[in-house]
Amino acid sequence: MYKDLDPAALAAQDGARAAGMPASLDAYFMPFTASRQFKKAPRLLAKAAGMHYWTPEGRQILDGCAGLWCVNAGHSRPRIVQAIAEQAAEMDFAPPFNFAHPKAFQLADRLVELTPPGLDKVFYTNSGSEAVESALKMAVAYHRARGEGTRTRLIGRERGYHGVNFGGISVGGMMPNRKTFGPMLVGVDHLRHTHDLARNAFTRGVPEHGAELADDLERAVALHDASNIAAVIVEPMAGSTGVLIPPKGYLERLRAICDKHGILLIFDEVITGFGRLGAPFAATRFNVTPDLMTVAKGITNGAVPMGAVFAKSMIHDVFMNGPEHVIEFPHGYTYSGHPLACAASLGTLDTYAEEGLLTRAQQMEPVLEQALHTLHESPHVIDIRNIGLVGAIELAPRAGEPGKRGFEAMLAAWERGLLIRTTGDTIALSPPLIVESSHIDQMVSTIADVLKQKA
Ligand code: PXG
Repeated sequence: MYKDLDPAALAAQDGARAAGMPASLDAYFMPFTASRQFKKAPRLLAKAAGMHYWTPEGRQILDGCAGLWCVNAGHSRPRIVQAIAEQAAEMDFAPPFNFAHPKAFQLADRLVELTPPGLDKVFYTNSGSEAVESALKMAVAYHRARGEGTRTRLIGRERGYHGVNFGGISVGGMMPNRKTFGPMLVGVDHLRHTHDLARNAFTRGVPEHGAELADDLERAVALHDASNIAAVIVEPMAGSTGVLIPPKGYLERLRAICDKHGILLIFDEVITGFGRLGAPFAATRFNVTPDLMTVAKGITNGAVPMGAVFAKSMIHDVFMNGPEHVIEFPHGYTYSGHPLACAASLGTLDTYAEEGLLTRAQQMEPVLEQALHTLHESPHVIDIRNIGLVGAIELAPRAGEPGKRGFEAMLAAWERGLLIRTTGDTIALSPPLIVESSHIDQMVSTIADVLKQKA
């Protein structure tokens, strides 16, 4: 008899389903999770609307991190839900190689209305990680197509996060994500990170000190020679490694050094894209335009997986030669520009436009800043950082147990009805862009309580 048909097993499954709980937690191999701890005390989410989640038991959880930095317009927004449902009923899939569907073009037009001038071409992927791989490949291929085939080196930055594929972890600078997986891509180097507690702790907004760290790129040029360097990739604001805000003048300086040496500048805006910093992109806010820009997350409000690379026309155009029956850029995914993702993204852009969400973080930035910095005197707090609708509270690590205090703070916040992200001992806040002052007050008072109780 099949296990599924065993009446006792079926009854157990039915009981679990009725309570909204899975019958077993064994088979699921979980991503980026302390999974043995999780499976002892699972944290399940069963429903979401607006600023909140609900657990299967019906407990309400305030979303302090927009899911995972992606649900920028809040959860289950009607236009997005409707767009996905209608598209699923109309056409499930269309092959993206040598064929296409109308929404892929409509969406590309809508997207490039939002990008900084010059970033006029859109290449679709299914995640931020794939967007990063695509951008790195574009950079190398661009130089090769122009007859500069020696430009293959890629420069990343310490404490950078560019997803989890081999290119992304090679240019990235998160130690556990790298050292676990062998030798990486060859020909990669890293700039130093810009996190500087000694000079910048408790800065409100953009830190004063550190623009000179961009000169590390000059050192890389001296070492490798510009004729061997294809691109430098940075997050304009590093999210995953603890909210590292670019020092005043840093991005401008990086741009100038890239221009001087013919190196492409790639901004990874998977987190900063779509309104997180109070402008459509960080590039817009800082008024520094990269040559390639990667996005994901907020492009569909997290509702359907999607990522994209925005490229300057000069990069796209360099491939547009040779016989017309030949594929110009041999790269892409089965699900590039998937109809459900395009529909979700169109619904998302409508929602952002109708509610002014791509600039709302500008108005809310002072509210978050003011509230967050009241935690200055809370136990263990060694830094507070904020920009747009992003905040970070860095805690002193417990002696000999780095990351444990942060992890426990996340668990304690969950018990108190608040979802936060922690990375090491830094708490990150990135609420949906529809957040109101009352939600911010609730987040900050919950964290104050957590820090007091869970010292
Ligand atoms: N680049 C950046 C800058 C990211 O933040 C990726 C690439 C990869 O995207 P995908 O869609 O492949 O996951 C990211 C992802 C966190 C956290 O808590 C951040 C991300 C993912 C998971 C957790 O900081 N960012």
